[in-house]
Amino acid sequence: MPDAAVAARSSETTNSGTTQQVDVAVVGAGFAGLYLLHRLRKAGFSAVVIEDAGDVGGTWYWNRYPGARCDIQTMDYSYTFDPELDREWTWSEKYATQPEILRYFGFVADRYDLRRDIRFNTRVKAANWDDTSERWQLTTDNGADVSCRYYIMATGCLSTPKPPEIDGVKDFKGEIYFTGRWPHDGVNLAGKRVAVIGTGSSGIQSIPLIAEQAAHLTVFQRTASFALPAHNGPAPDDRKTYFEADRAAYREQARWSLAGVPYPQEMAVSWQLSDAERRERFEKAWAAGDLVHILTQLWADQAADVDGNALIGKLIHEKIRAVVKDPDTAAALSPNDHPFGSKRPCLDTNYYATYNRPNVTLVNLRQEPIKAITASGIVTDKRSVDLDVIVFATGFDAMTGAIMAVHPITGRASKSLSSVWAQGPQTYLGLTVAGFPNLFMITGPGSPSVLSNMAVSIEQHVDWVVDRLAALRDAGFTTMEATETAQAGWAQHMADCSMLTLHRLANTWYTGANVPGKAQALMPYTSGVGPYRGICNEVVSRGMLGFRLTGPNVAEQCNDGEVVRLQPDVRLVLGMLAEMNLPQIESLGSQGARDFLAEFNKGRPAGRPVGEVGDGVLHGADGLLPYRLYRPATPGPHPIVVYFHGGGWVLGDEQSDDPFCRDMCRRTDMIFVSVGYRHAPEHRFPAAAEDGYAATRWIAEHAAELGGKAGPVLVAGWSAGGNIAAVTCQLARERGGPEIGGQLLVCPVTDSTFDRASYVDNGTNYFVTRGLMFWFWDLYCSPADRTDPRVSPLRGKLAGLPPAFVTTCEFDPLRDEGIAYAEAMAASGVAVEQLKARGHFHSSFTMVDVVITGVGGRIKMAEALRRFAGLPPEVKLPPQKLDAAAS
Ligand code: N01
Repeated sequence: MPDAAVAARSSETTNSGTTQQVDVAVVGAGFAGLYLLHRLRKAGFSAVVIEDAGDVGGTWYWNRYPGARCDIQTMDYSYTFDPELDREWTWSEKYATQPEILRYFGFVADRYDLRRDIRFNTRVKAANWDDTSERWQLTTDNGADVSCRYYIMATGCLSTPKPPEIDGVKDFKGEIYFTGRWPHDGVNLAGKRVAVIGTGSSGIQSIPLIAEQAAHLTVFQRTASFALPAHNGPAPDDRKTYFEADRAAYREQARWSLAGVPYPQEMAVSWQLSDAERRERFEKAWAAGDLVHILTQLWADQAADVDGNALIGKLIHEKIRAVVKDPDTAAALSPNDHPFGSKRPCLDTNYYATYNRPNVTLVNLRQEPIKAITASGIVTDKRSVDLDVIVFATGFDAMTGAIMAVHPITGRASKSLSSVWAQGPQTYLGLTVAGFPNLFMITGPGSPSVLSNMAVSIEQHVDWVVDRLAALRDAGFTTMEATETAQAGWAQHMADCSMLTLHRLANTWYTGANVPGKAQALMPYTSGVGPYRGICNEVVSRGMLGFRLTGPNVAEQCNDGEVVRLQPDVRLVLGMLAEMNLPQIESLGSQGARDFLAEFNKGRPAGRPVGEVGDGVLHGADGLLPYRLYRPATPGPHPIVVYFHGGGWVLGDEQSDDPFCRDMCRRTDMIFVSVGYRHAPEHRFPAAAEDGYAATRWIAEHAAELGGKAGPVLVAGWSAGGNIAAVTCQLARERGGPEIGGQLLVCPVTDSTFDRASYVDNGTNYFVTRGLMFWFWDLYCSPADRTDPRVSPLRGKLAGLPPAFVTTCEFDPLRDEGIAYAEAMAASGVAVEQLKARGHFHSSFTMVDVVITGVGGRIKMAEALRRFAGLPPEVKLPPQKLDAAAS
């Protein structure tokens, strides 16, 4: 076997005195450690793996409780690095059992002759970085200490069981077991009174089997979990066919997917689907028995929006009620304190039906907390349960536990990792930590890890690390260390990503909430394995961005910086647009560009329902203009916002910003009237400006007919529409009305100066380009007219304008003129608020339900409009709506 030959050549491990000298030391011989060892050998590094257990397998070595099995289809939970290996092993079931998975690791270890470089039954007691030798010095509890250039934690995310934290455990006279440390010889529970504490994945897998053996089983549940029937059996035909058709393509798709399993991105949003359509999708997912399917394939907003998510919770509650006969038990088993998917859902076999057995009792700890464990059993607020056996299925000190708590790791300047992470894990890419050179973590906190198919994430990390080590060696570098700037940037990016999903709304092991006293932070990366892989690749292609590299005979290299400065969803949108290879809009001619925009808009998610949408005509400056009115669902009359769409005075119409108008109508509880003003080049300057003013006047005069409140109207607009809104305010002040109560300017055009920094910095890569803006200007306005305040309001008189809210986006060519306008108005005594949206681009706020991170900004804009109208700023969404991003 060629790999074995490579191994024999490369593994030049030596023992110097009592210290074993290697290039690389790895902790853990599970999924990650085994592949690492194989890759390191192939790359010519000497390596040792240190493993606490007596054999390979990692988490699968320890978790031998009844019912333990994979809950990602095992076809997907496999090594993919070697197509021969992939073909040589066939899983017997859709979800393999723990013994079969352990056999697989044994097979892999044998195939690549891995065990000879693994020191079993050995723990690292301490790891210290030595600045002088530039090596890690490890002390172990069994045999020689180790000195290594690189130290890699392949310790797994869920490998350190958390202590029971319940008073009196030591007093219990019966047997105690932990699911995460189950005895290798099994446990005989026949005829015994057994308790299981904990109803996460381990509890839910083991409870049905324990119930079959025990005389009586009492389940102590603190938080109900969502569980989906596994429908285990042979691998399903549709997935198998897809896989067998082209294994390489299947694996590659998995690598670039969101969760590490190849499923398409679902596009339909929940409110576009009828009840019947939603139910049909749900039933299909329920029957599929596949967590990734139900977590990603129902509707596009299921993981990002609490309303879309709550629909799933209700459907699952129905399923629980249909199985569990006792209504109180069914209610207790129905999760109601967290969105579906925000806490790890479980895959079960007969879990809910188990509660219909006469020998099973559920104790709801929310109603009767455990007071203590005594010599004879468990005492709650309401009862005392006598027991022979207590099984703790209480989970793990996840993600950081095995890295931080198992042994002290001391980096530069004698700083310990536990002190650096006291307020939560800080990493760059979830792979490295500033101040800890040459230390790597496989699937560490800050990487997709547990929110993905671990197999895919592990292979990606291992490949990235080993490729980097080889590249360092080839270039003569001996240390690699993340910079503080890069690490802080990653923390910001992680925080931005966390706004895209609902994970932050639940107290779970993802956030550290399951361990008393542990710092709380959402630890896994939430934007998916594909985008994450792209970022890791980008770090490399940008010259090891954010890393300092040193070596004895080469000049230090450090390209410092943050790898992602865009909001995560903006990055995705821009990436998708780039992949679509769209034509330059300005090359299409005005009609071609309009047709293109209309076609493009067909692909966006439908806007959300509002009370009423109606079309009409109003009087513009030179004839009738169409308008579209959005009315809230609440009883009127409502204040009116006159809205001007974007499109560079050339594109768009009264319907083209439909999702934005709907969203703002809902969030403000106000009428939005979107005006179809005339466009260039057919109608050049000042047609749009004069129409804007005339339309506002007409709407103000007809407010009552439109169902609006008497009094001032408000104006709002995006882009060129922001320009028209700003100009309208100036014209209304000069021409004696109408009275305008406030102006919302979103990324407005305010001036015809094109040399501001944002025009230069953001002129090419962020969809709205400098070239496009020049084209718009040329079509609308001749150079001689460009200083007219009716197109360059920044050049007008600003005192006495209505209060303003000005939104600008960091990566927008128009950013600086928007800021300049806001500052100039403020200097003239106008009340101005600014939102400078970090990481956003020109279309961030109008791409509703696509750029999810725009929600927070729209909430602020809605609050400002409400203040302008004299209303309390709190946004009144329909009563059932608990908007996630608002919190
Ligand atoms: O642990 P958990 P797990 N008093 O933390 C309860 C993976 N996995 O071992 O939620 C009373 O999910 C706790 O209650 P609460 C999978 O990723 C995979 O089950 O903190 N109760 C909870 O109900 C999974 O998510 C497979 O209120 C206490 C339970 O114990 C992860 O491992 C199989 C308590 C712990 O649930 C962890 O799963 C198994 C206390 N003091 C696991 N402390 C596969 O199939 C905790 N609880 C691949």
